[in-house]
Amino acid sequence: MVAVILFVPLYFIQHPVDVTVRRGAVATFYCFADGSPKPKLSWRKGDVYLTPGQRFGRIQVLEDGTLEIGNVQVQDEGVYTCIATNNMNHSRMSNTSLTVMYPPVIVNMSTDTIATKDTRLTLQCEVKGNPVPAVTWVIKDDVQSKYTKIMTQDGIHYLNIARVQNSHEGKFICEAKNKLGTARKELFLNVQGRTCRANDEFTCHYHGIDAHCIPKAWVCDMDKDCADNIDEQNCATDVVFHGVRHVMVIMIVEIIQMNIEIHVSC
Ligand SMILES: [Ca+2]
Repeated sequence: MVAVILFVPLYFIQHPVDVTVRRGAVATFYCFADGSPKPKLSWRKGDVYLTPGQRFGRIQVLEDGTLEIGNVQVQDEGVYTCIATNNMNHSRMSNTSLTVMYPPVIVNMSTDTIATKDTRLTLQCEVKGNPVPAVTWVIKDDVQSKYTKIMTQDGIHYLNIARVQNSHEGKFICEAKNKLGTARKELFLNVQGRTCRANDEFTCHYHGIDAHCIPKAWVCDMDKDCADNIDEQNCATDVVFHGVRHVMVIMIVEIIQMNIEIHVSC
């Protein structure tokens, strides 16, 4: 009797297809192969190699060779490779990729800024998100003049002000939107070299000569808002003084109460 071993080169019944999911969802990749001898499936991403029944964190390969990624995160994006191997050391591979959709995130932005009048200024806002967010700078109407220009390069959105004017002082908000959400972040621009309004502003000194303006409410608020810190310089003693005086008042009240009690008990 002669045994006939039928050899069928391994082949993919189903190649995995690219998957796009929202962050937090489950991504599933199907991959099936056949041949004789029967192939076994495994998956690889970078240095991680998983066979059916194995798990690596949120990534697992089911017994039938299906790859499942739970609670998908942005760092899961990339290429995943389905590998079919038989016991004759033949193998075939099929690549697929995972794309993760997520709302905008402002990853980097200029901080509160002091700019000198009539100088050039560039503010920047770096945004990530998928789909690619639309980014705008929300600024005061009178700032949207010929002196301002918005441009984008390598995912960073720049607001260029050719000549800083008094009217530029105020909040600048970077706003990024895609269909999954909106991100906003703001900064405050102080224009140095203008005369502060006496009724609601405090004058800071900068390098000893120039000045910029801050709201009076920022004086003695425990935050350094002036470059030379004069907005917080004469506050500490007041606080201590008031604190000491407060303690003294309590002590006097307690002594009076004790005297009354002694007098009553006598
Ligand atoms: Ca302050």
